[in-house]
Amino acid sequence: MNGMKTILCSLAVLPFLAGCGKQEAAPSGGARPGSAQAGHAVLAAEGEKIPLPDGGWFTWRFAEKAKLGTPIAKVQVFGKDGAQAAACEVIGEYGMPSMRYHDSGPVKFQLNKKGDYLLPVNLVMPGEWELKIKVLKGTEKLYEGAILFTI
Ligand SMILES: [Cu+2]
Repeated sequence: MNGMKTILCSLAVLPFLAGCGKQEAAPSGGARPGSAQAGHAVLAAEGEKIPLPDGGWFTWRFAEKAKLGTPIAKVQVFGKDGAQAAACEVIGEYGMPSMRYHDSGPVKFQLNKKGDYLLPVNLVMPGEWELKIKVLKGTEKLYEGAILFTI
């Protein structure tokens, strides 16, 4: 959907992993072949359940179709009981793989009253963009994955 495709994360994001001593287990649902090589998973498509190691899961989607401007990326986290959970921290990072000067750096998703995590994604030009999402609980990284999409 939305012309999305998935690839491995580019080398340019690897410094982000520095200091992470352990390799996470790849989620069984969302990982694609070869994704482990990059040290983290390929983010599943919009709306798909992405398993978390505690038995819960999360989903992500753009609130409206991603296009030039500032679409809002929304992450919803659920516990293993299926209830929406708000105890995590969700970090986004986005940019154009071909033009690294657009890179946002790590930006925190803001939790709203409904328990959704929201991040405005500033898409300043047409082309291929990468969105990376990281889910933390305290200092523990539960998940990290990235996806490419074209606007
Ligand atoms: Cu650009």
